[in-house]
Amino acid sequence: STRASTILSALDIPIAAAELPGVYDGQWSGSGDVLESVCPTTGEVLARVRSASPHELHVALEKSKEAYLHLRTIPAPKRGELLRQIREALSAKRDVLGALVSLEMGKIKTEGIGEVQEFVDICDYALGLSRMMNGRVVASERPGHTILEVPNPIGVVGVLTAFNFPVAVYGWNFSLSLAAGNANVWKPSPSTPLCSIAVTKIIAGVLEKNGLPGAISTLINGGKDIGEAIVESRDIPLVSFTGSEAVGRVVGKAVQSRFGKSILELGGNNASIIMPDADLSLAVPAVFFGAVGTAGQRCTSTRRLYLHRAIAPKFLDTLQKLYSGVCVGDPLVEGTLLGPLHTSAAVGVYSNAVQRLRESGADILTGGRKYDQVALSQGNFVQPTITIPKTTDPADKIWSTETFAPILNVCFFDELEQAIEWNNAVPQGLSSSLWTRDLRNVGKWIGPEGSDAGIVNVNVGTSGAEIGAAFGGNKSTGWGRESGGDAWKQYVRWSACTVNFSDAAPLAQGVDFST
Ligand code: UN1
Repeated sequence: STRASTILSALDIPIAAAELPGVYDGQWSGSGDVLESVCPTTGEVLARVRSASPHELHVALEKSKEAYLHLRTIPAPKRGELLRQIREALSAKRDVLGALVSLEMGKIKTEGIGEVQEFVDICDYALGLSRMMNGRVVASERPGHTILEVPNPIGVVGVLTAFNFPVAVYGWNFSLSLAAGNANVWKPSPSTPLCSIAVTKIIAGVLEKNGLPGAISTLINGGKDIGEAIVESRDIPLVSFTGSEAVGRVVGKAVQSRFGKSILELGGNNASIIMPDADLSLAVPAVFFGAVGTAGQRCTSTRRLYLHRAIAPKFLDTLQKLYSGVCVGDPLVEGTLLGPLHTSAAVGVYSNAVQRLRESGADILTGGRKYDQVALSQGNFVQPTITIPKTTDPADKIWSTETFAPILNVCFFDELEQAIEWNNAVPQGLSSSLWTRDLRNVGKWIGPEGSDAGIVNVNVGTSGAEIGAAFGGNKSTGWGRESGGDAWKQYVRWSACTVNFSDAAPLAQGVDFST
């Protein structure tokens, strides 16, 4: 379409080419299997992208290792200067790159742009960090000795990203990792190759301008085999993986079995709890955004809603009004709030989940079907759905599994303790949200008897975290953190260095080994 051509040419992606090279290690290549980028709104094939052949993969990994050897000699604040330039380059293309996210992934424009903004923000953060990645000086028990804790780069970092944040997830990892002095190998989701090419072009432009090896930010498009090769490579000491619990379990074990380190950002099954004293004029729209925003395709999307019985009817009534007025359609059109699911397979997952709910006697308050308007028939559009399942048992599949679609399951409680118990009773532990004005509830919620998720919000929805805080979860969501907080500490190797400045060499603990 002309719209796709306009977006792609503004991002320097050659549209006339029959097949685009999907591998970059300083040079563009790609002679492996073909990946198709399919527009989730229209079903149109946007591009065909060549993934890496086994040889290209090998070469790219070798070049990444070399790039690391060079990068580690560059002082951290100079690496920060690179991040500043990348930030500027991304920011100059922010809106059109955001539009590409909408085109290829399907999220609405403001969210596509917001995702690029997250990359810009984390570049700022990592630029600051490049002058603040401090170690410590520890008091030694021995005279004339001192102990330093020194952060050094770790090597080549593998970043395996998901379709739902096809730009930002790489950003969160790459920027911290680059500040720390590592080369990076990015394997994006096979269904969003264009976003990965556009981002890599922007980064590569900055690296080339600075006379630095492109393999500091290597791109390797590909499928399962490429992912496995990265996960199993002993040349990659740290693997950051975002995706499903099922794949994450395999990735975590494989990396562990070679004693590598991993960051796993897996499933979320996030709940909002609404207390009777909550400000409903804020809580209802927040739940609406959490459950319907991004068509329910954020790891942080709200999937479970626990309503205090006293406000439940009023809450549901207002929420249903928002659902019925939702503007569905082309994500690039101003005013659209609900775009398509990313793939037609996801529509099947949605339909099966609704079917299961129906069969189990759930009350479907709204939604539950594909949209049947002609205008939407080419895309993966499904109705956002609110249900009241018959069972409140958190062990039941309805409550315990993450369905990556806009389905919100609701149940009612009388005591906060009950809601917290349900909140914590699922395998996942990414995000959670409590709505109340009562300080006592807040204290309980954020304390030892409170939410066991990695993100524990108060009067803020489950999704839409800022980059300043550490992002990640507990339990089957995986381990490790991205973005802010202490996340950078995972991208370095820590050395404890005991230095003796004295003329004697005493042993610790007073051990006497004299002859
Ligand atoms: C994800 O869905 O993988 O907090 C990440 C949020 C976003 C990140 C979501 N900043 O919703």
